[in-house]
Amino acid sequence: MAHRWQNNLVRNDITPEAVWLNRRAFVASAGVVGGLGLIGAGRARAETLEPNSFEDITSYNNFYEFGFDKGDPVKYAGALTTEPWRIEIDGLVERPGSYALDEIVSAMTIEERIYRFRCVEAWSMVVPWNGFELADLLTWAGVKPGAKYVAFETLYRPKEMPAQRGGSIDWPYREGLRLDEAMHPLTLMATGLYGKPMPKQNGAPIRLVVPWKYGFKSIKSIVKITLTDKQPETTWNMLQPQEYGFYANVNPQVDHPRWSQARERVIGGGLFSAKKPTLMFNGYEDEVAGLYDGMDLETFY
Ligand SMILES: Nc1nc2c(c(=O)[nH]1)N[C@H]1C(S)=C(S)[C@@H](COP(=O)(O)O)O[C@H]1N2
Ligand SMILES: [Mo]
Repeated sequence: MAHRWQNNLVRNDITPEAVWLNRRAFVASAGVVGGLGLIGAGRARAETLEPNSFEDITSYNNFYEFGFDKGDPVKYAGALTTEPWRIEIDGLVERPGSYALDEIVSAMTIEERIYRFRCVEAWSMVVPWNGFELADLLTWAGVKPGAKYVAFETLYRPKEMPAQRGGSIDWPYREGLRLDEAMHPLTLMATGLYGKPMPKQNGAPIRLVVPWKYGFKSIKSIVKITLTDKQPETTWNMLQPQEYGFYANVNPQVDHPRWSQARERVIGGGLFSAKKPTLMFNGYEDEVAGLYDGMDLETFY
């Protein structure tokens, strides 16, 4: 349904991983062509995004439940039990409940989205995700009038997530979106990448992906989704509110207090490769800027 949002996300079929190109994803991408003429009209940007390798994406991770080093998640997340998996949906919804992941996924349409991914630490990748639109899930659950935000929680299971046994983070990891951000067609619930089930270090079995926001908004291994009328508390904002805001929209003009956000290091680009300029809203300005009309993006960082 929202294939038009892939308009600047052109698949690169020459990568070795091209075998993951399944028929459904192909049909989805074919749908892009029709929409491109309309949406792309008057737009100069036409960019081919070359996904990072499966190896890059699955070995350089932030998943603090398993430790703070980029290599910790791949080392320790293997212990995570992801079956069975349930997601509790509660708050201002018509059909609250605890749902088996299979029940949710079988009601959704899985498609492929090749998105830029920009961490607040000023590195980036391009990831070919598989998943469904969060909007479809929220519509399925039935959003009640009065809901203004969506809150998410990661699994809390210290037996399997060693860093949850201590440290400064108030577990579980929490994130949130404004309802209109959550309903935006770019906002994805990802169940896999490169056509494979989501690797544990990347947030198995299901995670959020919000491509125009810093990576920490894209919460992993989700067990709870709450519709609420209040802006929810979020993990990094609770830890360091002057450094990490609720919005966390990628913005090369608003620096982190301790480093510039103007440029980013592309993972896999080699040790001496130049940093590339960071794009406003991570390159999704045409699609999402309207969500923030009239908002001062320095105040609401
Ligand atoms: N539960 C949970 N979700 C999380 C994190 C985390 O530590 N715990 N790290 C975030 C950060 S800072 C980033 S950059 C991305 C990293 O996703 P990736 O490892 O798939 O690249 O996950 C985000 N989601
Ligand atoms: Mo991050």
